[in-house]
Amino acid sequence: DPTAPWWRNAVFYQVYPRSFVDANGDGIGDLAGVRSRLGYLELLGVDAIWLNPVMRSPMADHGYDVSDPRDIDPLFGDIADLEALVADAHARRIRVVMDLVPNHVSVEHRWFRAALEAGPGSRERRRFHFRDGREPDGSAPPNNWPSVFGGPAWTRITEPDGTPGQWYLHVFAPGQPDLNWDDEEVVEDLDKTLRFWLDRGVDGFRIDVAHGMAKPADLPDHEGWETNELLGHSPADPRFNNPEVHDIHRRIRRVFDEYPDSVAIGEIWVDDHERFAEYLRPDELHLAFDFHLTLSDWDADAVRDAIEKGLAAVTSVHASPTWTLSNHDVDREVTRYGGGEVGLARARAMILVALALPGAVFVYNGAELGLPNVDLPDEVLQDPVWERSGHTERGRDGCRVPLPWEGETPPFGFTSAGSAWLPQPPEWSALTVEKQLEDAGSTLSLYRQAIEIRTERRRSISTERRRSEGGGIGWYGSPAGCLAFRRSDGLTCVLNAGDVAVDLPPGEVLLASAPLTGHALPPDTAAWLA
Ligand code: TEU
Ligand code: CA
Repeated sequence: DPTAPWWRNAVFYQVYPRSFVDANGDGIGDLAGVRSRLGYLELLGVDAIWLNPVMRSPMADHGYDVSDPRDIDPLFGDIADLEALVADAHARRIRVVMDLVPNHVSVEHRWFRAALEAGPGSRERRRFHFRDGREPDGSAPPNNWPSVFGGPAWTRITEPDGTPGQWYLHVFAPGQPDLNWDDEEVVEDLDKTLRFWLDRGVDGFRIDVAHGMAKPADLPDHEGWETNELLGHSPADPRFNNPEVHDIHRRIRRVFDEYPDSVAIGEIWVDDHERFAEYLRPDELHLAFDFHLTLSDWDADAVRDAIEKGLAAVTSVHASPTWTLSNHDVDREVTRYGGGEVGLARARAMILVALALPGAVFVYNGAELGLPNVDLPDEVLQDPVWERSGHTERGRDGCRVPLPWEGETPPFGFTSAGSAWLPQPPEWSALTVEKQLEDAGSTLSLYRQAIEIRTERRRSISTERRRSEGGGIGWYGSPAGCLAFRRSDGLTCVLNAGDVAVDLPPGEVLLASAPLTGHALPPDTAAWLA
């Protein structure tokens, strides 16, 4: 459909740059590495890539602590490498989306350094959230907010004269001070950053913590957060989803509108549909991540509920849904669905469900290889969550282990260095890209076929028919433990999350996540029919 924006039904491939491919042999993935494997991404059939942050950063949170938003970190390359990647990707008709981090910067950002030196009440401190502490001597944090990574969301600084001083707010790690979005210079600087990269051909941004930039003026305590199960997603959490955040999005959107083909994708953690939909109003974000499927259990009713919630959330504002089974912050789906052969079978079934749904699908690098989470030894863990939680939570490194490309032993062609920045399990020799490309039954082959069928069918269905039918799906009645739906182009998807094989409805099987015997669907399997 030539009139629909490119991102509406796009398959996005999330590249975690540290872990994709290392081109210069330091054991850490980089931009030249990504560029060298664009052929692979074209073969996979994706429409776009989203790169996790590659801007200059001391890497306290692997790039989500940006010290210069208009430069590339030398670990990943330079601006010319980014431009070359964009040009080569475009030549293969692959779009490139970067990660934008507007909620906070690094403690090494020039603004934060200046704020430390300038002292209380200064213009420099107003770009952040500096406050005096409580208790007569200021020795207690200004409020009770917890950091998302554990511990208090406040750190006390030492004033230039050497005395114990004010506290600054960091909803994430201490190396990530929150910006004050009431400061006009903060707002203007983001416009500059957007234009800087969009002028270099970037097709849009995934916006980090897009529900977090606005803070309530008086920074009230977060009542009862210790017992709040929905920490971070709850309407009662004053750290997120404050109404003023929508003014910020409207302002940001004006810059995107100067670049007609660009896309703004928000990372929005909010459980409530109506509040989620507010971010997708026509003058705010184009897309927002829907995490219902990412968080749902292996259970047909839970999956159906996640789909219905996801669709309901966007329909009221005529926006397009998004689906994602995993990302760099959560356990890989193979592991979440039970691990081992069973987890893999279920992950393969679920990608057929996601790719059958209307809207955009995000594939986290390595999911197409069926990689599980890795149980890493303590001494290699790097995620701030591990440190901040006092070693009670292992953090997110287990889903960030570098990809296996080829060969029989680690580092599997990921790097020419002796080892990758996180150790890869030896048994990943069975999961390399090299092996899976040759195997018609591999997870990689399943992804390739599914994406190809999806793209073909989208091209063939007439614009008119798609308009008249809308983006919705129709549900079929199905046996317990199963779900079945039909999309507007006639493709039917059936998932069996139950314990016994079920008969498939009539129709030609286009694709199945496991070999079928006859016209029946075994447990832990999905199929597409026409
Ligand atoms: O994540 C935002 C967020 O709140 C969670 O996904 C959080 O990382 C997780 O619950 C911790 O266990 C975004 C990025 O995706 C994440 O990688 C960054 O660490 C975070 O923002 C800070 O920039
Ligand atoms: Ca490198």
